[in-house]
Amino acid sequence: MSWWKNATVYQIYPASFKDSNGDGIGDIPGILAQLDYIESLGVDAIWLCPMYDSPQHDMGYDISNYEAVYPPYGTVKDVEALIEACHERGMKILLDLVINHTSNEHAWFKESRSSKNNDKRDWYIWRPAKYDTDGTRRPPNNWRSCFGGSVWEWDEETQEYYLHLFAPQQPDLNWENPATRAAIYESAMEFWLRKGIDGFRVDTVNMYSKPSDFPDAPVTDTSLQWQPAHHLFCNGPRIHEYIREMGQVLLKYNAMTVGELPHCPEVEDVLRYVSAKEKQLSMVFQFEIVDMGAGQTLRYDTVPRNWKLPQLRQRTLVTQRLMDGTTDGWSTAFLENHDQARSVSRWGDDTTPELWARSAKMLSMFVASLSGTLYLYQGQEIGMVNGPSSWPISEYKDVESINFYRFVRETTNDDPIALAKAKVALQHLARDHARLPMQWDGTVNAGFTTPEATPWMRVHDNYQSVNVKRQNLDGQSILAFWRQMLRLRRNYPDVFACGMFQDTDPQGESVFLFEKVGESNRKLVVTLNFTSKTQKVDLVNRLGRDYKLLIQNGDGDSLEELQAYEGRVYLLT
Ligand code: ISL
Ligand code: CA
Repeated sequence: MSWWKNATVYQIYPASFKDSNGDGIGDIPGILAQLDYIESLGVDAIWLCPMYDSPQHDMGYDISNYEAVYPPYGTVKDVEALIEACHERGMKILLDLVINHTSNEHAWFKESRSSKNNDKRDWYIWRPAKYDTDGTRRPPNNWRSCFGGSVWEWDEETQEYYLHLFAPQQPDLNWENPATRAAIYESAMEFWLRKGIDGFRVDTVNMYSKPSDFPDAPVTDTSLQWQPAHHLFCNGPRIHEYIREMGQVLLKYNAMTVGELPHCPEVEDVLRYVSAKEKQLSMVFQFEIVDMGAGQTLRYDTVPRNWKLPQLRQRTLVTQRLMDGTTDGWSTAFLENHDQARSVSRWGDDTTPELWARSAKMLSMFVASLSGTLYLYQGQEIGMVNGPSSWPISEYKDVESINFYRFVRETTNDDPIALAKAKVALQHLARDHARLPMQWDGTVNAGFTTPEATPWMRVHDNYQSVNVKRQNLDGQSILAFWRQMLRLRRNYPDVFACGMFQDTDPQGESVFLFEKVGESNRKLVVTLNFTSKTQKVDLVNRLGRDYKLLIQNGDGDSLEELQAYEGRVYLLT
């Protein structure tokens, strides 16, 4: 069986993990220094967010050179040392593969924009302007960029627009050109595969193929100048041809891939990417769960805790259906990554220390009991929470947050009520929360960097109570709980990573009760109270006689009720 099937992958955000030289920015030597800690969690692999050279308009998702490392993070040699150190420990290492776009400072784009006759003109997506009868210049269509504004940027020099689905500093590569694809495979992929990495997390994997006529998106919101067009640029006409071709390159190295698959809710469509016989991707991240509560058109146009348990059940089922024994696909389980707010602040309760600890452990039982490959994001294992609501808006550094807040200012004329609502939404869902420095100990700057340094993002106010050092000493901590959970996952792969998921009580509004069926009808019964109140359950009938309690986040022993955020995992034989 492939190594990644029963694996847990630990995701690292280089800027915020550990600073080794006191410049306030995390780095590769910092990661190396913490590898023992990472190994001690019981994970099998690490995934490193982009560490490539970049002007950092989108935290390294704007790459100016695939074959170099962003100097504050270190050097190619440092990454080689990290690869070796992971392998010495029997751990695998995945890098982030960002190939929908490059930075506008990449040499390819500099050439491309230099003239209409340049060899690389066609490596990016250039289109002429449209003109109104009065001569007003307009972009080729009305698509809205993922970070706001038009997807088209005007180039004065050559008098054409280029496409950028994300920031203007992230021009989209033209995958229709075979020479571009060959260069991507060589520079972004094989350069690192030859150094021995074990695979890639593939950024925005379903966006490479665009409809060549670039039709306007239907106007869904008349108040918006630019319209959401995901259904047009995701899962485009040639996407599977490209990914299958890319899959051939990966096959040479036996590399695994996890593709990021937003805007693809139908199981049948997901299967086209991950079905084993298609040889496209090993697995994908679906957005069903993490998109919960986000605004439909504008992600941050929403109010906190805008979700209900039946919705979580239903969306969990969608991701677990890939593992129901009828398909040859593989799934993933995750609640956090560098683009998401902290899970305990979203689905748990961070208002009191007791509920915080209990609900973080409950969420650990939830996600670590699901089938597929498990992903754990740095800080999740100690229950890190969203940045405080008392922080000013200036603490938000992410391009998506900044653009959204500016958009609200501009479109409402600084209306204080609209601005207050925007700030509440950002405090609940912004990508920034995942990017706060890792909390290692209770000293100034939380041990992330030296006490004298200024960390690139502000350290959370709660670092003295929430940190690795403190939880390492406490057998009842969230950290200890995660280690126990990952051990169980290793010991019973048939029911945890590979089991068949069954939602046995789909109507439940407060308690999520599901089963996982493994070998010889061995079964897990997972029961989780998602509320801050005591809830009735009927475990007597569910458990029968031969059961064993594998783990719980409290000391309750009633088979008739669960305390606030109480959860238990039983094994039935
Ligand atoms: O469509 C979206 C927003 O409208 C998102 O779901 C988007 O697809 C997703 O956020 C893509 O994320 C990845 O690519 C981005 C980068 O900023 C993120 O950090 C990365 O995870 C651009 O490279
Ligand atoms: Ca540093």
